[in-house]
Amino acid sequence: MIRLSAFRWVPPFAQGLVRDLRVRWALEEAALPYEVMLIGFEDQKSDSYRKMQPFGQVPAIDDDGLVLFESCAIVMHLGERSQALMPGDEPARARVRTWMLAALNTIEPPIMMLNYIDMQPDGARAGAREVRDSIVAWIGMRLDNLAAFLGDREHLVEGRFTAADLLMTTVLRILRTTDLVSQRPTLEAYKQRHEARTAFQKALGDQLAAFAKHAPPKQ
Ligand SMILES: N[C@@H](CCC(=O)N[C@@H](CS)C(=O)NCC(=O)O)C(=O)O
Repeated sequence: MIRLSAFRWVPPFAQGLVRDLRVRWALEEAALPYEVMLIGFEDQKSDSYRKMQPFGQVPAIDDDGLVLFESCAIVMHLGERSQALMPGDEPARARVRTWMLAALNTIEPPIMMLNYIDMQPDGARAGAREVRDSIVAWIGMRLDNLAAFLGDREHLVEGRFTAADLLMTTVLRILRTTDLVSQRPTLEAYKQRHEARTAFQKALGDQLAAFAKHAPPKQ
C-alpha cells in the first residue's frame, strides 16, 4: 500500500495548498489505495524523515519500498500506473509530461516568488513594491500565454483530463489571494472545472479534515 506524507497542521494561509494535495488528488483519480502518514514540523529534520524526503518537505511516498519525493515525480509515477491520469499511447504521454513540467517549471516559479514576497511582513515596503509589480507582470504574461493556448479547450492535452490539468490547477490555486486568475475568465473556468471533480473534492476535504483535527488550541 502506498504511504503518503502530509503535514498534520499548517496555518490557514497554506491550508488547501500544501503539495500533498497533488498526490492525494492523483491517488483518488487513479482509485489507488493509500494511507496518509501525518508529520509535524518537528519531524522534518529527523533522520528517518530525511531518508524519505532529503529536504524535509512534503509530499513523499513509500510505494512498497520505492521511496519518491517531488510532487511532479510522484504524480508521474502514479500516471504510469493509471490511465485515469495519463493516456495509453506514448506520444500522448509525452505531451502530458510536457505540460506537467510547464505547470511546475514555467508557470509556478514566478507565482512562488509573489507568494514569498506577499508572506513577508514588509513585503509592501519601498523596493519590494517594484519587484512585486514586475513579478505580477511576469505572472500575467505567463497566464495570458496559458489562456491563449487553452482557448476553447477544456483540458490541456488530448481533449481529456490528465495529470497535466491536475498539476496546472494546483498551481493556479496558489494565486487565490489575488485576482490574477479570476480576472481571466478562461483560466478561472478551467480551474473551477477541475476543482469540481469528485477526486479533487475528496483530496481537499481529507487534507482540510486533518488540519481541523490537529489545529492548535486557540490562545
Ligand atoms: N518541489 C517540491 C516542493 C515541496 C514543498 O515546497 N513542500 C512544502 C509544502 S507545500 C513544504 O514541505 N514546506 C516546508 C519546508 O520547505 O520546510 C514538490 O513539488 O514536492
